[in-house]
Amino acid sequence: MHDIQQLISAALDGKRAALARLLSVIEGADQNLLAIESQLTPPVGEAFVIGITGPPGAGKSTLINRLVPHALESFGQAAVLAIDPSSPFSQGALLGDRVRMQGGEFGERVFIRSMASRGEEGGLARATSTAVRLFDACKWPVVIIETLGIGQVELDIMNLADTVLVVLNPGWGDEIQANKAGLTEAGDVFAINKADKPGAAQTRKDLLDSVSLISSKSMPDIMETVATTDKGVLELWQAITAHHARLISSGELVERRHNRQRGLIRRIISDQINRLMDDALNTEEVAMLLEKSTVGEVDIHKALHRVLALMNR
Ligand SMILES: Nc1nc2c(ncn2[C@@H]2O[C@H](COP(=O)(O)OP(=O)(O)OP(=O)(O)O)[C@@H](O)[C@H]2O)c(=O)[nH]1
Ligand SMILES: [Mg+2]
Repeated sequence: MHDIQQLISAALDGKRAALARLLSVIEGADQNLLAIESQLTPPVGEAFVIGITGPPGAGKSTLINRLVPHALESFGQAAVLAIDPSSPFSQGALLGDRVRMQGGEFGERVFIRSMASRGEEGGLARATSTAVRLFDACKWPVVIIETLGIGQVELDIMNLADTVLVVLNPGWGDEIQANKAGLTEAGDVFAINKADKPGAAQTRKDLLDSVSLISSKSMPDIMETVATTDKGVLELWQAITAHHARLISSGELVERRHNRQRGLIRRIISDQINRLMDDALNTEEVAMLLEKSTVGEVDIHKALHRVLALMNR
């Protein structure tokens, strides 16, 4: 605990090593999250959080490498978090370029980190949320989060972002397993990357069809990019910052962040309630009551009330 306090003040002072260390703490045990979160209040809320998601291999990392120089030009500094739900070390293009971007060309202006969590369900989304708040408190003006767009955890992570960029490829409309509805719903801006391959126009049509099924959704920008050659990347960056500007001028940014805080509190509390409930269900006393209720010796409500009483202790 004392350690965490010291690390946080060093990180807030701009010490990168302390920030890196805290991210490892966040990645580890869930109980550290609250200790860190409680010292990051009040939330600063100034960082522009960009979420980048999409199917495996769509070119998310390659695009991020191309977007970072624009982010630096607009904001001076940029942090990148690659979230990998399954393994502690994310592979792919990002890590290869990370050395080049971090130490070299951009020096201290870029902070790149991959993060995974071995914690319980929902733990990764919560850890990511804490990491984002930490970057924000340490005055990183932009945080770019990369994650796969295949499941609920990933969509939870995208919920942390102000602007979500969904990266697709030509042929997306033909794929069955691509979580189309989820990705369509999540995206504020879309990139049809690998536009050097045939089928981008058809994918745009498929995407427009998909968007039109969601009545609450306004028409997003759909950009075409070739991340490997930088084609369309500047225009994509402009679409991302334009979305951010619209969020600010319409007041929606505040609303999104409010909902996000609410969601975070819900998640923390429901995790705690579940833990308390499981502890109560696992007591010998309740096990005995359940056994008796199965053979009709006691009413099931008796077990229920006992569980509630144990949870309230
Ligand atoms: N032809 C072509 N290839 C591309 C383009 N963008 C990326 N690639 C290639 O696609 C492959 C996957 O790119 P990544 O950037 O690693 O994709 P990703 O979405 O980050 O992949 P995961 O993180 O593993 O899901 C790499 O070999 C890239 O060089 C593009 O616009 N055109
Ligand atoms: Mg990647």
